[in-house]
Amino acid sequence: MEENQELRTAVVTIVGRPSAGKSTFLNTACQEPVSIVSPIPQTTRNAIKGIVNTSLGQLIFIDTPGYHDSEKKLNLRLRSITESQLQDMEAVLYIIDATRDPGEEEQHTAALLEKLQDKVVVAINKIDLPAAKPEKVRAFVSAALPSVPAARIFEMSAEKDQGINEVLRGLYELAPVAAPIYDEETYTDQDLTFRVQEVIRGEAINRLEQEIPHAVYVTVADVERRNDGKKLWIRAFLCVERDSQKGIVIGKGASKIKEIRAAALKKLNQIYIQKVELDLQVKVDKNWRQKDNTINRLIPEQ
Ligand SMILES: Nc1nc2c(ncn2[C@@H]2O[C@H](COP(=O)(O)OP(=O)(O)OP(=O)(O)O)[C@@H](O)[C@H]2O)c(=O)[nH]1
Ligand SMILES: [Mg+2]
Repeated sequence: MEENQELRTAVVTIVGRPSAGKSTFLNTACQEPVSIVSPIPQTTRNAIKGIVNTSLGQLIFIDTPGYHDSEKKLNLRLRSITESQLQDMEAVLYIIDATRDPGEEEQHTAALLEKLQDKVVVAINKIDLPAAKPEKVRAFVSAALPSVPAARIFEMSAEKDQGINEVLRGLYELAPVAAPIYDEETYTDQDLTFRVQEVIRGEAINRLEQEIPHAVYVTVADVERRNDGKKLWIRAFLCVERDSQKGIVIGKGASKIKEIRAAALKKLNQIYIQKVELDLQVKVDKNWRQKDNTINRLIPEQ
């Protein structure tokens, strides 16, 4: 079709510090809950694909773990996931939280993009908050990434859906003319097991405090399709690092785990057409963040 000839398609890697709002942006842009969001830094642990279709074409976003200065085993893996997603893409969306002073960690994040400046679009996020100082961020960007033109720096509120279309248009400018890769109904490529694990983890970490969210992972042990495929029966484990954390996650009279299970079920039933049933248990995987085999299983090197 002739009108399709000018469609643009690009893979766009989203980078930024923890909690900058990368996953929130992805969900708002896709209008689907593709990637889990929480106030806790280092929520995202994998490269997560979310696909946006507009009349201009298709943008295939890759959400990444927040770039964080820490030499711990898990953090090193998370950093390597982000770095590997900068190898092969047409554009980078660099999201910066306008409410935080751009310190050393922001410098290190920007340094990742130094050689990619011709592909970078900057989105200054959280401008809905009174504490936002977009001018400070602009000054930081012009010093750290001087080749990024002002026309490719945007202000937005990913949460309040403000300024998103302008960011998308900026990204399409960098996208080559090419046919879409995914059909229009596809908004993510996550398989069932991964997505279920993420949904449960998202509901858990938003209901837990202090160190515990960082110590949680979820693993799906079984999925059975029942009632001629109308029902999905899922058995999953919510894993923590210590016995004391297990007690907290279960809660008094199992109240906490029941709450997490109910919230996860609600979300899963919104995502899948099948009726979901969930058996969720808590397990201890002692000090898993120090274990190569657990990290390799959860966050395979790319
Ligand atoms: N007020 C406001 N809050 C936002 C906005 N965008 C994100 N947030 C909040 O910021 C927090 C972090 O958002 P995420 O989307 O999880 O951030 P992230 O960059 O994906 O974080 P990591 O996965 O940890 O790297 C959450 O509490 C969001 O609700 C925004 O535009 N305005
Ligand atoms: Mg995230």
